[in-house]
Amino acid sequence: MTQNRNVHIIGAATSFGQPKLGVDLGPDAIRHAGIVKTLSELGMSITDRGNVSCETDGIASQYVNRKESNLLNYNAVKSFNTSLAAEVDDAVASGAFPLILGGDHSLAIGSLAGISKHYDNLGVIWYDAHGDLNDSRTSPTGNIHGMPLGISCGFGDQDLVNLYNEGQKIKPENVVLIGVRDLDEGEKKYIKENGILTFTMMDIRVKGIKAVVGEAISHLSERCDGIHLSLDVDGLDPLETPGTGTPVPGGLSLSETQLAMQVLNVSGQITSMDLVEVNPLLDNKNMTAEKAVEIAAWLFGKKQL
Ligand code: Z70
Ligand code: MN
Ligand code: MN
Ligand code: MN
Repeated sequence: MTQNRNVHIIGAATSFGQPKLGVDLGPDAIRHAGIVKTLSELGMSITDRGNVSCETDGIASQYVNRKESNLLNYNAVKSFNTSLAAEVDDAVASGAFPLILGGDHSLAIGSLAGISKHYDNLGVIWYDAHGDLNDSRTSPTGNIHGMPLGISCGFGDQDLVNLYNEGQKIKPENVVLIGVRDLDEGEKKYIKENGILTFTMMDIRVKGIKAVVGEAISHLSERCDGIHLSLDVDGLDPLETPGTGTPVPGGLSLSETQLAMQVLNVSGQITSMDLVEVNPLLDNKNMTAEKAVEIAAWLFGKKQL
């Protein structure tokens, strides 16, 4: 497989999955950092489909009202992701590589719902400090950005599981976690019970990122007909990407991430991507959005020489 050069950028300007202001400005911060120009110069054909619009009536009050359910902003997350799924579905149906800019990671509920329709066995590489495998019972926060991977695997609130089309979107055996270092107890249990291939930061320190990404690709390419990369910028160390809501020390460096993206580029196996959790209000001179553009550039074939 060679990588699809027809890229559709989709802005997922949502902050409903977590409590901090500003992550909904992430897509525009990444645009300001030059995503279209950078990828165009690498020979990609870019269409920016703008930001997904959705009905936001009454959302502020839901944050309080739904608290007893431990699924904060439930209606807003559901409605936003239904709109996003349709937009992503349309991009894939047109033959494009969807590049979804976030926005908090709850957007992966919608992106995976739209993309998975087009595959029998979609693989997912989840590059993140977190597992995002909670449900309303295991979540310590009620923030839905800590749940999208679990929901996509069919775990948790059934209306979210069945969003856009019925049933599980991703099989747990088609998931690989890379960079995790902050897992809640319920997430650890879910990973063990479902045998999810997981590379913690310690595994990466021992094996090296090149070998880890190589193992991820060989695990997925033998069983999957497409691979989605869901990259949370908090997978990187907060020294590299400070503009994010839940920084966790001890993360991947920028050059490890560069190498990871280059291995993925050479594999030619990545068919879609989320680039999420960029919050310009928590950032330093938009450096996190600039790093996000760099990361995408390496995935799309940027070379050092
Ligand atoms: C925690 C929770 C999370 C992203 C933080 C944090 C989850 N496990 N996800 N940042 N992207 O609240 O469930
Ligand atoms: Mn995440
Ligand atoms: Mn995270
Ligand atoms: Mn935690």
